[in-house]
Amino acid sequence: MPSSGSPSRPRLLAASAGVVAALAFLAAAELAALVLGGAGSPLVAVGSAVIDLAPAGAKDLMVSLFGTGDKVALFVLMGVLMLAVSAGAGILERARPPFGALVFAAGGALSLLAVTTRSDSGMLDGAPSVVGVAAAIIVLRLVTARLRRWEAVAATPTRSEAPLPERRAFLGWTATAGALALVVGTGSRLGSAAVQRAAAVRRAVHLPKPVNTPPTVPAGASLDVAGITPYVTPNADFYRIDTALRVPSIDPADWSIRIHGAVEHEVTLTWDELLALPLEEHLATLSCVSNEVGGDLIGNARWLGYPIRELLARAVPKAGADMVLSRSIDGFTAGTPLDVLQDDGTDAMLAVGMNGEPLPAEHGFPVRMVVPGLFGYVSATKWVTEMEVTRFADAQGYWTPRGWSERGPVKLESRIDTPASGSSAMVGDRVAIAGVAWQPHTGVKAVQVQIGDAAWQDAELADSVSADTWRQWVFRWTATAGEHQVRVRAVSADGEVQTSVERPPAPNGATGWDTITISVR
Ligand SMILES: Nc1nc2c(c(=O)[nH]1)N[C@H]1C(S)=C(S)[C@@H](COP(=O)(O)O)O[C@H]1N2
Ligand SMILES: [Mo]
Repeated sequence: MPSSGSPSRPRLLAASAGVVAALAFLAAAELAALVLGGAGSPLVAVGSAVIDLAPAGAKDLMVSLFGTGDKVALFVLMGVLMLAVSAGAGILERARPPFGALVFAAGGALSLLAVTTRSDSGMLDGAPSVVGVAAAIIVLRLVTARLRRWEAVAATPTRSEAPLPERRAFLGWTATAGALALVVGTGSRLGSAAVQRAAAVRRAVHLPKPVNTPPTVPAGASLDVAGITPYVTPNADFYRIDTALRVPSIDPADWSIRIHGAVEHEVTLTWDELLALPLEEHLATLSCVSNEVGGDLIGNARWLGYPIRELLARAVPKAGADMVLSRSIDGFTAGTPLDVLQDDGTDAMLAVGMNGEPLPAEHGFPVRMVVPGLFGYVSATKWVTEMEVTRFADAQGYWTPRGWSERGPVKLESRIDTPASGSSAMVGDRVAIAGVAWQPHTGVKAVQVQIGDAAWQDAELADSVSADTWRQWVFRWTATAGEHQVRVRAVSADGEVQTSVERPPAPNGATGWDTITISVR
């Protein structure tokens, strides 16, 4: 006979442990799906699989029973089924561990199958199912273990009459896990649904053609060297730097930009108004102030957009203004010199397109700024919704009070892409030492390479496409015996030679020569 204070309905409690584990599965999976940009939600995939697999008769029945609510009904049905199975798994886990956990593993395998066999599934789509099963099994085992401990202690004859701490432990764990799963799961589901809707909106965007002759990239801009950075960076490979924990998702229909502050006329522009303007396409290399010497926080793209100088001309900045504080929907700000944005010779743009596509969400969809010659942190505001004309004396961009310079012109730099540092070669090998060099808006006129202590030698340069973009270079070297240090430096179109002085990225950009070692035997 169980003594008083023992769980009166242990099977019901075990069942609730199973249900809480199922909630943990859904919550963890949805959170993982959200982190992965909305990919691989088991809820969506399993639901879709059921729809695809259901016989026509069942579908007709659902539609005739529930009409346009058929999908909601399907989810409710799936929920009830899942509730029953997970309750059963909880009971099984109490009686015959680890068979309850195995039921969850089997459910996870089904979910994995549903997710990865969808036609649009990608590499990481299986991850939410795996994460979900792991969370479910951990919760199931933790909670069931506490239930068993409670039962064991309650069964000992010597215990006192006071409420059992084991009872509190079980109920506490169950309630906490359940509540946490509900909150995390609901939040994540709402979030990933929003992400997916935003992706669909982006796919539906049709960008106009540029009114200028779009830049063509001549064959001579790209050297035939294995391992060299391509002249144009594909969107998927473009570095991403921002403070956004979650990529803002903006429906262009709701987007507008306001140019205000020290202006004669406040200007507001909607998405449709922006797209109706004569847009231009320009190539520009964008880089991050945090880029180390030899680092890869830099990319080059074709940007489609509208010149910011035209918008400022409409707004008419007042005398004394010298800065434009652009603001993102997420609160990030950048302070850009007004004269740079007004300059006829600088293609500062309110960009909507990147390499022939709408901006990817993580690169600022629907609209961002791009200003050739300035580091991103003072110019390249993504998800931009506001431009305030002001003064450096009155306002600061996001990074300035955090120890970065108020102004951020890009520095003259060069990088060795190939060979990798520490690689080896045989005496007499022809080694292509190659990479890219840049000083956007100024341009690069020479690149030089130094092997060990030998004299600097000119590298071969790819054709220059524009001063706003980087330039490939190669030095074809016949390897000589020894352990060699190889350095590169660039010479700007202005005749400046890249400095050897080594500086860290803070406060306004790293300097120094990229150096590798090659051992030749
Ligand atoms: N909204 C927003 N825009 C931003 C940032 C940010 O944190 N938030 N970071 C800036 C920085 S520091 C850089 S280097 C560039 C990077 O742009 P990318 O991610 O498209 O390469 O975006 C700029 N624009
Ligand atoms: Mo940056």
